[in-house]
Amino acid sequence: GAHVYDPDRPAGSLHLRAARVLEGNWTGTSTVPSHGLYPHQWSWDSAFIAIGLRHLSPLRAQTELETLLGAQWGDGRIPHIVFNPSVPLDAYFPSPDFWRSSTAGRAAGAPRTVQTSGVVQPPVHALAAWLVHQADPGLSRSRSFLSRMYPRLAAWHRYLLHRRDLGGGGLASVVHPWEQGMDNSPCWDAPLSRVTPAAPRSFRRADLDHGSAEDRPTDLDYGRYVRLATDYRDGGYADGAGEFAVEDPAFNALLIASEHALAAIAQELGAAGTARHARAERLTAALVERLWDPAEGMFFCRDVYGGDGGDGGVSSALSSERRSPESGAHASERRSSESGAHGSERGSRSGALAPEQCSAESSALASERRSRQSGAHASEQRSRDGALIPERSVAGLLPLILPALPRDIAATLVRTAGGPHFGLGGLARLAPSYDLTGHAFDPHRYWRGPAWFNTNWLLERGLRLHGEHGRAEELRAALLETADSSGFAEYVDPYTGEACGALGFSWTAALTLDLLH
Ligand code: 9YW
Repeated sequence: GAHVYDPDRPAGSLHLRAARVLEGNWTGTSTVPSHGLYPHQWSWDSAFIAIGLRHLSPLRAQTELETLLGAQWGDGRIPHIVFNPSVPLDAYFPSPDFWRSSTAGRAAGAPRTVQTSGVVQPPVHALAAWLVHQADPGLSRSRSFLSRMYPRLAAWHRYLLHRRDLGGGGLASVVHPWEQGMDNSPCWDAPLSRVTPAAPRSFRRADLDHGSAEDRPTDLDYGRYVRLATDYRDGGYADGAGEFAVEDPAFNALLIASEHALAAIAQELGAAGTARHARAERLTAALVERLWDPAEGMFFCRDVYGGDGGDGGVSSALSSERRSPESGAHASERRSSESGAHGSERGSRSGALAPEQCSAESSALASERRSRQSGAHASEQRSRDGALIPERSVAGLLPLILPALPRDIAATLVRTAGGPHFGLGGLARLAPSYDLTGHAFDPHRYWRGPAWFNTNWLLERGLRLHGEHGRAEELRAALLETADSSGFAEYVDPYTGEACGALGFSWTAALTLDLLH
């Protein structure tokens, strides 16, 4: 397209090649992560893609997010996949006939016409919408981009903070490994080990037609993914009934960063963003309280239904023999303190939005109140402590993107990122997805070691936010170089930068563009 041509950039430049990847993966209304392996629209991919696309075409970037949010469910969830009806059913598993969103998801308000999955992905969307707006405020205002997005983004956050507060401490839980986005992270091994896998013959994987088996999750992993997703579907996608619930530091950090962005959006629309900023700060405190481990100097996942409930830290589990996951299957419970991080949200909202948002806001808040009164909120059930999961994932460094993170915690995270487990600026080119010294580390297997561009892009932002400009610059240079030499790979060997997974991967190209600007 004409928008890609820029006379100031030499032909064949990294910028141009990144733009070509996005051009090739554009379908007309959204961008596929990669044509072979992932031929539909993915939720957090689209958010990262929009962040890069805004530099090429702010209109396409807005459209990317509008298409995704157009498939939002009535209960506020944004599905992790929006299916392209022109792609054959067997091109990707699980396909629409597995999720059955328009029938099984009816009670949860799934759209009737578009087919989607029923699980979610990390909430990067409000952050993306705000960055997209900033790339061309004039176009954004002329299309009422933010005023159309705002009520949907607000409903999305409401869904996560209320329906998904399964631990009762104010944070959102993921109910499936696919939701956190790092599908086969070693963090899920213990909580997944309690799940009975679906029979191997009951489903057929499509990913192995495109990716090499050594780089992908195992069949046993897939059996458990299928079991959890089937049970969720068969329960009408109602929350709180499943076997798997994990509070993840990256998922929640992205939610909090997006809540800050939503505050900025509200301000741009003429409302006071103060209540949302305050909520983001309370959530930051809840994140530290529930997931920070001072002895290890990083954040960990909390297995809401795991452990003995008395876990104050993970050091002993990391250093001594690994705890058998079955040993702690019964979480002890305590009464909810009712002091969840969102406790005062209702009374402190501003009504200063434009009329159309005002009515959307107040009806949403009214329905929120109704479901509170009927006791439908997970957070009003008994609170569960669970236990921290003793696996070091890059997810545990990503709260570095939070502006309200206490200074000493930010400084400690920077040290941990540069230490032996993540090797940033030393041993590793880019931060690995998982502990370089960990028992499950594998430099090529998906989220069990390889370095990914989205997580490193987030770290780069976090370093910059906390004044670590030298380290941020070093990481930026390594990202650009590796994106280029790997052909915009989906993920790379963290030591060598060798390409793994799909090439011409959209978020790799998009985030490259963002770093070039
Ligand atoms: C799969 C699309 C998605 C990403 C996820 C990644 C992978 C789907 O691909 O999941 O088939 O495993 O783990 O984060 O959104 O790029």
